[in-house]
Formats: sequence, structure tokens, C-alpha cells
Amino acid sequence: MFVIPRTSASASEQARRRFLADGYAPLRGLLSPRGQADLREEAARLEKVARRRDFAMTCMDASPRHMTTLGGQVIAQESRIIPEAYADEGLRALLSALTGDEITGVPDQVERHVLNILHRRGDTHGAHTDDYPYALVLFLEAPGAPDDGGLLEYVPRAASLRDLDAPSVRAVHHRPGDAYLLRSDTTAHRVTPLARTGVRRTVVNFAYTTPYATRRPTPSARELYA
Ligand SMILES: O=C(O)CCC(=O)C(=O)O
Ligand SMILES: [Fe+2]
Repeated sequence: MFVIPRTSASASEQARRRFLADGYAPLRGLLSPRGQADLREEAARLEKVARRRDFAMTCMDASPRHMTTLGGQVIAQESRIIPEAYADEGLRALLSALTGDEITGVPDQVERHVLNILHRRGDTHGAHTDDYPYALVLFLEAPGAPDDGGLLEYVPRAASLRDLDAPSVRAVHHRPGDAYLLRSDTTAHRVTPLARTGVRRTVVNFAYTTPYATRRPTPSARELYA
């Protein structure tokens, strides 16, 4: 499924530096063509049991959620390949090399691996930080052009979610098959609304932690995925 460098030590120094400085590192080419195809097929199958969500998330400054989601607890029951990919040892070694941290799976079934689908005009995954320190996001579908929306906006080491409204916010367009790693507990982030009908953005998000992470989970994952 993944194209992992032969040893974790060979994780690109450039990606590591970028991640530590910026809280974000693009990982283009991480998903093999076969892995992409398998995950895309799996996501299409899982979408049938996913749930539409339209609400404002109180614990995240009432930022909007307009999307279809499926939580990790259902994915664990319905999918073999997503839990397998999540547990992939080569992948975890790569993430350890990039972060300089010991990477472990999160105990929470709901949050561990989730499916997020934006598929209607205006669909958006509003401003938030995650409960766990690291997020690996795999793109199965994405709008073709930045003007179509679905951009990741982020601010590393944010003091508040309002930092996302500053002109200095970073905005990144991703293509199908792309992936990125985010320092997701301290980086404020959101996905900009889809600008038109007929475009889709589907990601699988893997959450990871470390043995010594102490942050207490917020209600956010339950509101979006339970
Ligand atoms: O879709 C994305 O790029 C971000 C997903 C995300 O922030 C999340 O699932 O917590
Ligand atoms: Fe997130």
C-alpha cells in the first residue's frame, strides 16, 4: 500500500526539517498506485454506511461541519485494509523518523482512523485542532484546481483558532494520491468549502500519538464520528 523508504533513517531530511518548522509536511508518493486504487474502492464501499453531518462544533468556536463521515469504530468492523494500513510498521517507522517521536496508535477506536467526504457545494471541515499530536491524511479524491476549494488551511503553534483568519495563514492544494503529515494538536487547521457542485474531496485520516502524550480528549471526535 505504501512506498516506504528502505530504512526509516532515509526519511528525507528536508521533509523532517519542514515538519518540525512548519507542523506540516507533504508526503507525495507515499501511497502506491495499487494502494490508492484499493483505498478508493474501499472508501466508495464504506461511503454507503457513512453519515451526513451538518452542524456547528461548539467546542471548536462553533466552526462549521458540512460533510459525510465514518468513524473508526465502524471502519474497524467493516474494513480490513484500512486498519491494516493504520498498523503498518514501515509507515510508523517513517512517521517516527519524520517527527523524531516514538509513534503509537491511539487508544480511541473512534478517532484512530476516520473517513471524511466533502461532496456538495459548500461542504467544509471547519477550524479545529485534533486531540492527538499527529495526523496522516491520505487523499483518495480531491478537486482538480485550487479554485474549486477543499484547500487545507493551517497555522502552526496557533494561540487560537482565530489565527486561521490572519493573512499569514498557509493554504495548500492536494491532488488524489497525495498525503501529508500534520502536527495536528497544536496546528490550527480547516478545509475550505467546496466552491462548486460536482467536485469531491475524500480523505482517510490516521491519528497517532506518543507514549507520553498527556492531552485530554475533547468531545469533538464523538460529535463528528460517533
Ligand atoms: O481533510 C483534511 O485535510 C483534514 C482532516 C482533519 O483535519 C481531521 O480529520 O481532523
Ligand atoms: Fe484535524
